[in-house]
Amino acid sequence: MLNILYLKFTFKYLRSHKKKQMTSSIEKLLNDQVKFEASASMQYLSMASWADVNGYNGVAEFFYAQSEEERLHMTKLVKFINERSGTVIVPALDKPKADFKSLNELFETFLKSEVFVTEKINHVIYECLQHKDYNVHNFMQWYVTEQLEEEAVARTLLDKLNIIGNDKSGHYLFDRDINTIATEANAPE
Ligand code: OFO
Repeated sequence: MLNILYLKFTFKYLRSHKKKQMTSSIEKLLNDQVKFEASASMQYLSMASWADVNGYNGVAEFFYAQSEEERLHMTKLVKFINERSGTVIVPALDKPKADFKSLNELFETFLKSEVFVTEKINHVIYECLQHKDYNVHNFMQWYVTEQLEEEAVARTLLDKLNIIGNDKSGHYLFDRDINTIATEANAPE
């Protein structure tokens, strides 16, 4: 009995004295990033659903998968903050945009979202260097690479749509081939 009490006390003590390994400003930025990744996930889910009901099944599958990816990016951050003894704040999210005039607007929203996330990641990287937090800096490199790829995919898909214009058969082929176009945009030169 005494042993159990001792263990309980030690556990409580360790929990309340666990060492903060990040500055609070870096911790806040990582939590903000959790929110940006979660928002991107919800935005892409909304876009997938729009594509689904408008007959673009290929585009819908593409955005369902993107939504899952962003969710993984969010979870990766949550786990990292916990590993570094930070405090995760699971955020409330704004309602994502749900109505789009066209495929073009859908992919403009995609590119805008990726550019926004890239800017935020660059800001985290900048702050890590200011605070000499090379551990978080190192962790964030994975996100830098990911953003490079996702921005390239978003730009390529939007370029294709701009070439297609209002041509309905072009939209049909785009919807059919979207995953091939995306994979090619991602392939190393
Ligand atoms: Fe999270 O990768 Fe793009 O946004």
